[in-house]
Amino acid sequence: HCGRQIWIYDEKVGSAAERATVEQLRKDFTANRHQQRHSSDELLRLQFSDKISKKRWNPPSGPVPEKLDEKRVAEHLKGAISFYECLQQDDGHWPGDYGGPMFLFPGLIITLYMTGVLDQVFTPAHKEESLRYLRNHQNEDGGFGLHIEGGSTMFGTSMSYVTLRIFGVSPDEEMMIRARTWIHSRGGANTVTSWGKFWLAVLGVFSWDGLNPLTPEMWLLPHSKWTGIGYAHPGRFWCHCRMVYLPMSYVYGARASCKDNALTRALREELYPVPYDTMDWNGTRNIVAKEDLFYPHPFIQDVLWWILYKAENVLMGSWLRKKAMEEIMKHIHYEDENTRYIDIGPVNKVMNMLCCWLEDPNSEAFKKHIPRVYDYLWVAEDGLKMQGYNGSQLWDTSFAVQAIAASGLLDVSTSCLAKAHSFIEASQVVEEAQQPLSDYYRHISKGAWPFSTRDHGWPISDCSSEGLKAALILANLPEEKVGSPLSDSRFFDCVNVILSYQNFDGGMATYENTRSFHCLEVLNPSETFGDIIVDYSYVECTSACITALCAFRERYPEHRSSEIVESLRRAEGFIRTIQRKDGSWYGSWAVCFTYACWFGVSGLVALGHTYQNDKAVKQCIMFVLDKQREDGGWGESYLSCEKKVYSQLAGDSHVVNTAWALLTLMTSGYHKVDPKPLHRAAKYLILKQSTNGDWPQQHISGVFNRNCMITYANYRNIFPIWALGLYRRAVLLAEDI
Ligand code: LAN
Repeated sequence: HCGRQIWIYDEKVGSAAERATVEQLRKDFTANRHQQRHSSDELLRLQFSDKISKKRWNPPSGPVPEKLDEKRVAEHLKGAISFYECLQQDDGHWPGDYGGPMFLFPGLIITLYMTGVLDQVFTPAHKEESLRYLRNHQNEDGGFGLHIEGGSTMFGTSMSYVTLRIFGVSPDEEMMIRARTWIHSRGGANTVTSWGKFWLAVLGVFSWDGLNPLTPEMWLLPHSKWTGIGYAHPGRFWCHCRMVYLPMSYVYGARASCKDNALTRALREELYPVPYDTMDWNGTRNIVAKEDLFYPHPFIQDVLWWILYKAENVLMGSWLRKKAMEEIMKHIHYEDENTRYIDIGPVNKVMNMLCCWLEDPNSEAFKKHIPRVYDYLWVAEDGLKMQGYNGSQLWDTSFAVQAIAASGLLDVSTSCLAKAHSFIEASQVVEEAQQPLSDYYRHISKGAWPFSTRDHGWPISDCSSEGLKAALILANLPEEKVGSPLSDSRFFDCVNVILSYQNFDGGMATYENTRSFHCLEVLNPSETFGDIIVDYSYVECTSACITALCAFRERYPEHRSSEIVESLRRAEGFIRTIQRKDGSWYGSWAVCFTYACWFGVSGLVALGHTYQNDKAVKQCIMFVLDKQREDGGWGESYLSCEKKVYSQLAGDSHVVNTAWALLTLMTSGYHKVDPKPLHRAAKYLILKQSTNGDWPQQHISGVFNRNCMITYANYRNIFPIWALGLYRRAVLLAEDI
């Protein structure tokens, strides 16, 4: 269970003073919740307060000088690194809040409620913290967003509303009246997006006839490319999309709903403006509140869903349906077993659990799902939330190693890099998933690194690359300090995986290759998310693979060298073709242009291009420089992701964006041309540092599917350390980096 993160409630732990601190943190969050909508992971920090106070760092006295010198920066870095080291777990990883989305928790609660295990899985303490979370994240207008920083949506609001009701909150409470008013003034919960309709139908407060069909028979389509239709087989979808629609279509095929009871009857009245029995279900299929509509249906979907809707009359109860349902269950069990019941993500986790229960409420499979629910829960001062994954362990640890190593201040930390090293070793995926992989549409995994833990085990292109880079850096450091390097074969296996990720366009996608065409996006039925049907090549993934291959080649110049040269050439081509006219790159997995520019530039620089000798790099640097703000920092709003236009944050700059921008400038060599913007940025980071060495948690940094934001709690430590570390060496000490 290396890297496993779970919160256990133990009323005996902690002194009275610590309890009082916890209560104060909670109060402060609640009092301030409409201004700072993001929690700061202070409860985690509190767990390490002994270590932190022992290390007690004395920030350099006096104001930050106009001209920073190397010593001063080193002092701040020492504070930052020794603080961050305190947060490391004994197994070597850095834990952290990976919440943000608001639509995940309700699915879990509906599933636990329906399967009758809510009281078994959730102690009263869990419930109390869940309620705290929901209350804290209600918006001022009474609704709830898709994620903690977003404006209210019907999806967020109706899902949170039913969750609160399952927890026993009375419909007459003020917060519920406000939420209901929000829902009713937008036409009622029947205008929720398709995934919301699905969960309401599961709860038994929405008719299955009000959903566009989730035809299970799609799993029986021919898969072969030669059939043409094979390109639309779910086996070619992006794994997250495939893995969510898999159990969804099972539940749909089974028309499984909670038994009628007092709560469901009450909800049927509370959620809709018209009496439940008079609802025009067929008419609700394509109605979506405007607040939710990120990706409206093209007309072709209306036609397709209409045909399949009619086909349900024939398919329901047919032999074909039975076959399809069996096929689906086979894939569900495979996924459960190969991820040790964690599953690829939070959505299919709970749906698979529900399917196992539907198949057999007393099954081993269902029982095995239960302990793994805790892997997804996180507690912070804003309450208990469901995370977007079972954590970001490997990802954060690989970045942390690169950041700390970049500072060159290896004597500040003691055993930290050695511990991180053993975590990285322990999390590499050393075995393939169960064979035959192709029957389950799985890519190879042996040698890859996952995003979270080995138990989870799904391979990812850029996680493999960041893991590899971290492992290579550690292999080049003194063994007595960081432990012994991974064996050659471990490195070779990883390179094998990275090379296998290259797509026909030269780029790399996330978990698998691009298996079908972008035009399939017309079938995206989610309404809330963009670009989910196929796994596309991304600048982040591609650049991470480039830099990893380049780092690998330095240590092993002979190994598959011609293949690597060819792969790098094609990957470079891809990065160049997707650069935007204004010189920037659009980021798909964090906010946003500042993030992607760092990747774009790093990829090109690894291949020998610089600010001085390459037009594309120069153009990107001009773009980045143009966005620097008065205070010396950069601050990008999550609206950049949604609108695909650079959007400035209101108020202060953001330390994470500032660090990315600073890294981009230094990587390109711009500091040799004009270091002034870098001095200002470094000063901003230093001014923002807290007196204990930490940095404040500002706006949310991560994103997926264009529209949903996700927290990366470790970024506020990792990236300022990395940026200041390189700044000290490259700019102040003029070292070659
Ligand atoms: C993640 C988290 C990690 C992330 C990076 C490695 C950072 C990225 O470079 C590639 C994509 C990846 C692996 C990624 C993809 C989408 C995920 C899995 C997530 C953002 C975490 C949660 C999200 C998942 C789709 C959430 C569930 C929601 C659905 C719409 C199914």
